[in-house]
Amino acid sequence: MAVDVLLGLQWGDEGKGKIVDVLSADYDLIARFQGGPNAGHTLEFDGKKFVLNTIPSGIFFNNTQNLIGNGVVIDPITLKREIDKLKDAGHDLLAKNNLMIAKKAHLILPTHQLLDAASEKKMGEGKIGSTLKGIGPTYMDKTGRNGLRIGDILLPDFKERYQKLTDKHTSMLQALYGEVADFSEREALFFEAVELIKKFPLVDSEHLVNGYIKQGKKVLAEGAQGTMLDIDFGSYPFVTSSNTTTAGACTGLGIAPQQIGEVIGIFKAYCTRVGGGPFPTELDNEVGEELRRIGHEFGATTGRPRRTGWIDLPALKYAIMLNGVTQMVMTKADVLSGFDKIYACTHYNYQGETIDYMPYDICTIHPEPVFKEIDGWHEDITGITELNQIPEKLKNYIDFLEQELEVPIQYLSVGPDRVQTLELH
Ligand code: 2SA
Ligand code: GDP
Ligand code: MG
Repeated sequence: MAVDVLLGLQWGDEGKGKIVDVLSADYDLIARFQGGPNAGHTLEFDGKKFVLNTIPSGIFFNNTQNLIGNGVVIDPITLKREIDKLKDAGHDLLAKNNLMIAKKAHLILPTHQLLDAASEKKMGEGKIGSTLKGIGPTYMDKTGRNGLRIGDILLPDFKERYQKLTDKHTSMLQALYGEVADFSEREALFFEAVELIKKFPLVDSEHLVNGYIKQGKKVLAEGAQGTMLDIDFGSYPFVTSSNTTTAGACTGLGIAPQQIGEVIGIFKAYCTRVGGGPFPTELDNEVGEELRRIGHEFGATTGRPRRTGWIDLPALKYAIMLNGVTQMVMTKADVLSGFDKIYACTHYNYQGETIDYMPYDICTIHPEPVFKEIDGWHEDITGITELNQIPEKLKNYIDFLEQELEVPIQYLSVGPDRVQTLELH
């Protein structure tokens, strides 16, 4: 029995939330394994739209359990807001009893967010462009062995532990940046949210997930951000602070590598990135603007405009290799409808050579993309439900990508709604 993994192959926002929701009915457990409230996973169905930050995207199915795994960093304030919003929309998670939280998941404190903001401010022009959710400082405390975990909220001395870490942060802020913004309001919200979290099952998630595996139940691990934002293999230092790749599912849930089954890699028919850092195929022009407008490319969490560009095959090949992708999903093909020509980067010109891989130093030496021109399609595909309705030119694009990437595209997404999804094979 195996755990399937679903993750992003680009710089995030490939449509993971939508596809997890589409697949959820087939799984017993959906488990987030890394990242935190920096993520924005959008789901649309029955004319409603939800953006989930910390909560797994299987939450809308009655027979599917959801787990926030140990590899995730949790901001109680955001989590409470998500839970409250869902309750207002008629999805009371406490009543449904379909959300569990790993005791070993780390806590984002109000001062982690202050540290994130101060660090970005200090970097000025060269800043990472983080979501300012406190992700980096929280993972730093985790690896620095200072962090507080969800399980700690049950301890009698939690408040003292909280105070100790907060004091450390405020003295760091004072020493490094000369100021500490007032966070008393957030602190009150933090402790209020902690009380709500205590009402959910706080679990030893590694035992829980392995128990599911043993019982032959189906588990889907839900990734956040994307492969090119992986702390080890992404465009460092313009990355997030966790392993967004398949390996992250092993450490972020406590499962052995041989338990990994299908690896479902999601990519957009073009490419986006939000935040700073290299983006070889970026279109900093009207075409890019057009992609942003038609694709509604704005951060699901922060509302920031996303940078847009053509599909980048060397980057995708790298992501497929790192993750062991066995099947793919292409989303947002509908956004390309109406372009006479579309382009796919097949190689880079880099320091006088033609290469087809991501070079080490893409942050300082810009790889020049080499594009293949492809005929576009003009048909509106947002309403298609049958394979024979796929325009010939889009079929050619799919065939070309499958040949180049050597992995089948199992699903084609033609709009944000759950029903706008076709199985190709
Ligand atoms: P952080 O906050 O420390 O993880 O930021 C580090 C980099 O990782 C990027 N990052 C993201 N990229 C795409 N989507 C993300 N989620 C939101 C969304 C983003 C938003 O769904 O749209 O709303 O702006 C996400 N989260 C982190 C980030 O931009 C930095 O480049
Ligand atoms: P995630 O972080 O990977 O879950 O993706 P986001 O939710 O941040 O961003 C993807 C955006 O594209 C969301 O607004 C989705 O509703 C939307 N979306 C997903 N699939 C499609 C699609 O096939 N076509 C269109 N037009 N929008 C899509
Ligand atoms: Mg997103």
